[in-house]
Amino acid sequence: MKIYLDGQFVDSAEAKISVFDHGLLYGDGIFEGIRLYEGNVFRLDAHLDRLWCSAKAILLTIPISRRDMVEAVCESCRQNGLRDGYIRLVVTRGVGDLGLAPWLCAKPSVFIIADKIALYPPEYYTSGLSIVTVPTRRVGPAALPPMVKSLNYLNNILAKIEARQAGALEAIMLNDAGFVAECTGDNVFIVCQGRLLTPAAQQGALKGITRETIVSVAQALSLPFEEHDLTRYDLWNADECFLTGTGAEVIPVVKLDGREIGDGKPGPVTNRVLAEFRRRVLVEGTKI
Ligand code: PXG
Repeated sequence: MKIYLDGQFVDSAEAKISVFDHGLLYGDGIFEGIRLYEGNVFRLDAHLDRLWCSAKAILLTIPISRRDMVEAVCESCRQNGLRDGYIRLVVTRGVGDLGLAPWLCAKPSVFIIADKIALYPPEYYTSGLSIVTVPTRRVGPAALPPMVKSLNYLNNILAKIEARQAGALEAIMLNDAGFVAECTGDNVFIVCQGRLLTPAAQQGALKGITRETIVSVAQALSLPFEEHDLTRYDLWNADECFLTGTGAEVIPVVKLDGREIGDGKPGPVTNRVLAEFRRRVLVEGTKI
């Protein structure tokens, strides 16, 4: 496998980052997870918009131009002969010393890994996931804007471990006020009396690219959509529930905390949204 690392394509065995990189020492950096479908990079512009916004929020200057980044992403797919896959794009603060001071890091590092994707088994899309609410809370907006897709994922990792200990593949994470924020790597939607609802970013949700796509899908399908504060009670009593993310796409949730959602099967709205999403990924995107 060839990895893009600071302007060069190198073998994966040679793709190494310094132990003094602040991405490693402090989680000081940002990333994107992007999908390649049949030779098209899905919503690359939206991912790069978010990357540049994350960089601005943490006062990080991405060391290459947007045009060079597009080329690096596409070339990473070509170099690895990929037509379908997953692209991980990371920008770290770069090499510094043992203090926090980011201004002592001479130059941010950029690397891109383009690989095959490990998907949820297809049966979860037809029968749905059973998930749990976990104790670990999402970092609040007062600590770090939830819109920043940073290299600090420890809360989410703890939440993922807690989910696994409870025998579930995903976790509902609440914010400090006890409202539903999102999952460890996915946004959450419910269907309630024909309306599609999801928590606002201010409640601790990442502004997911898939989430944004679903809002546009809802419009196309004439489904009323609203950002709404949600509690666990709202999820337990929803007609339908599904998660969205670059890796998961749109995946139904049929049980939360031992309570069946709706009739315990993926619902008709979820299935319509999933079908329209799957249609779009094949017709939209940047050709590599
Ligand atoms: N919330 C969080 C905390 C995320 O990390 C999403 C929501 C969904 O956002 P997108 O833009 O993907 O619709 C994410 C995205 C992985 C993986 O390897 C995780 C994400 C994306 C791709 C792969 O688990 N997280």
